Amino acid sequence: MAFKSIRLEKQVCSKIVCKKTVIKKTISNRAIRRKPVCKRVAVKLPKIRKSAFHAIAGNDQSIMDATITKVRYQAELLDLNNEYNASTSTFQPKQNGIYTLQATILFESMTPTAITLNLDILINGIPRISDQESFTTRTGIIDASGIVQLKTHDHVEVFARAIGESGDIRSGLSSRFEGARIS
Ligand SMILES: [Ca+2]
Repeated sequence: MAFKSIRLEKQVCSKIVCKKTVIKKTISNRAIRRKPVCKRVAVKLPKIRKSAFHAIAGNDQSIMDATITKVRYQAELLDLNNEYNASTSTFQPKQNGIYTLQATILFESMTPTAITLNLDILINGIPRISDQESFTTRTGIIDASGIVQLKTHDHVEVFARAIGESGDIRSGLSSRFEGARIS
């Protein structure tokens, strides 16, 4: 079988993911064409939406001595999946998963009295992440952080208690409540 002509042509697919050279040969008046080597690459977007929130105390808040008080973080700075309710200072995830959570308050007492401060992150009313600090200066910062498993619509809130004297949670960046889904 004699070769009458050999003709090479190059074709490049437009998709970056499938750039390949296609060789077309003509042998003995009969065209032999290779099938296109391009394949559609199906990219599946993750069904899980990103989840992260960040809020700070927008106003000073008084805490009475030895009284468990819900901490208010009214100023919402981030809420990717619309899961944080600033009016109730409550985070309610829309997805099951593993979350990292952190709560912080800047506390200021009336006088330089010995204060023991408790800070708890509660899930459905049960303390799950806690910290305790003692200080004798008028101001102190306490933070409670950890990783927990949450279910859809769990209620995540922050409570504080000062033992020794009444005082105020100061507004601003030092009093914040934040979290994100990590898995
Ligand atoms: Ca929100």
